[in-house]
Amino acid sequence: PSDTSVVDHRQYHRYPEIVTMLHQLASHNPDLMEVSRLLHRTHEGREVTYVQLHGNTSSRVDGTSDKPAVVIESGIHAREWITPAVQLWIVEALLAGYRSGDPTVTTMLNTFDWFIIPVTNPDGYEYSHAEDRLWRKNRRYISFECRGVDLNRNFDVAFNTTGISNNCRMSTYLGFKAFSEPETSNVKALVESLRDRLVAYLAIHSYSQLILVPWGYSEKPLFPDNYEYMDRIAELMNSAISVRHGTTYLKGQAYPLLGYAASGAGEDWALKEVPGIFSICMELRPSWNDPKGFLLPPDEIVPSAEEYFDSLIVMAAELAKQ
Ligand code: ING
Ligand code: ZN
Repeated sequence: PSDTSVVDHRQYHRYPEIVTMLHQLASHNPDLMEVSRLLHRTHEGREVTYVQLHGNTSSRVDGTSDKPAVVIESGIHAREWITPAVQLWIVEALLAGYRSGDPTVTTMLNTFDWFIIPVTNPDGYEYSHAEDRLWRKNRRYISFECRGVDLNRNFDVAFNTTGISNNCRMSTYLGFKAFSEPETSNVKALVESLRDRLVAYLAIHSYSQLILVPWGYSEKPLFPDNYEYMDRIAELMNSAISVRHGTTYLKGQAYPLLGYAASGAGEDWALKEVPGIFSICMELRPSWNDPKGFLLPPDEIVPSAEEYFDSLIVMAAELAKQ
């Protein structure tokens, strides 16, 4: 059994459908893919599903792996629907490429263990489908008139310093302490379990067509020790993105590119936690000045995913040289 086309990529899917499709893909490809759940349930009781992809050669006799690991955190913001959608596409592309003997994909899966969280914030994602299309946060109950913590302000890095709101009505409300939320604690637990072998952390957002390189929390130029390493790979990713459909991304730090810095973001925290890794935030389609914004038409899922996948190919090639 090796069916690799389960997902209809012409539409955005609800969270239960996404989970079902991932389980189908895994059951058809048990040698390459596992579906598991992260440690904590969400406020509304949902399990947070993640995917492991790997070549069918395990690196230890007991079946566990010591291969370098790549973590992809996606769908942390509810309304950024394109981000789970492209993860579904790349999961299928990796499975199909491996099955067909594509040498690039085979190397990607044989060299790295891939950990993909397509919908890090399923409560928010479902709320953005059912009630409020532009909802961003999770669905924590705070008070009668207040719901939701901005999960990308809740990681423990420069917590409560820049680009945050202390008002729970606002879309960038940071929460009452770092890792107060089950969704961010989930990411923390996964990263910590992989600490000894983590080589890359990708936080996938939309929109603006950017690759953001840490530190994103600082309004002044402030560069991590491995900035040049990350910047070089980010530049190669941008070049790869532009080849297929001519889409232009920009690369750099958040403050100069977006006009704001923000503390408590996933990619900054991962780099602080595991120094030296390749850690970035990608802002997918559309461009910053496109009125479509978060409402990216579903016919752009496939082209967005194709160019994103091309960027992962060059990233993996560079990481493998380390
Ligand atoms: N953008 C990110 C945000 O959380 C970001 C961009 C990340 C800015 C890290 C600064 C630091 O605001 C989206 N789309 O959420
Ligand atoms: Zn976002």
